[in-house]
Amino acid sequence: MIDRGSLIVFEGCDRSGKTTQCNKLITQLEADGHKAKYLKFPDRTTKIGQLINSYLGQSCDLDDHAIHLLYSANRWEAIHTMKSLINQGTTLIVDRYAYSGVAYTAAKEGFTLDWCKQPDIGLPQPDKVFYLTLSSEALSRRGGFGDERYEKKDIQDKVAQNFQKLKDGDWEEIDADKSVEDLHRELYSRVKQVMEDSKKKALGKL
Ligand code: DGP
Ligand code: NA
Ligand code: NA
Repeated sequence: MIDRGSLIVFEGCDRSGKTTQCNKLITQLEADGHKAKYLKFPDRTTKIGQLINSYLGQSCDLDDHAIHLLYSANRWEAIHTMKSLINQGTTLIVDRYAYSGVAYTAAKEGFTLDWCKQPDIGLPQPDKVFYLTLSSEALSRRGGFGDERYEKKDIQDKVAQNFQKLKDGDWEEIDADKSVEDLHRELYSRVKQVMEDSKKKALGKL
């Protein structure tokens, strides 16, 4: 029997460097002979993802509950691919997951964390969540946010507070205020450890 792959999630506010780091991890894992695949949520390539993309680009408006469920549906539509890759020994490096779903929607008026968590219950549980953080000073040194919905300081502050509330024993918080190479080296050794540790454990559920 082949060892299963790991499910490793990266979370953090916009501009924390998640995407760059995820891609560098994939390159390095593959160079070292591991099977690894990058997944990104929202996955804007599916039909549901295209709706999310128009919402984020502000070209369409949707009720806050409706968009929340679409983000979740966008994760559910990937579940079969995710499970079969993991079972075949591929480690998934996932750029945002259900925690972003909760942290971003709960940043809006009138949404509880508990309500926000419900639609993602039953999705595969990550073996590890790496939460990349940046102080507001470090964040502002990285230059402005883009023009998408949510890319504003007050929203990002609330999102960061929500991530802190979601953090549990399977999370590692990592200060991302370092060079791309230094952060990569740190993450790579931690990812290898997670891959080793999760081999013998069954994949859990949210
Ligand atoms: P990204 O492509 O990683 O920049 O994500 C797009 C934006 O959508 C970003 O501001 C974070 C936000 N986001 C990601 N996942 C979810 C989700 O499940 N729900 C909500 N409300 N927002 C999300
Ligand atoms: Na973004
Ligand atoms: Na996302």
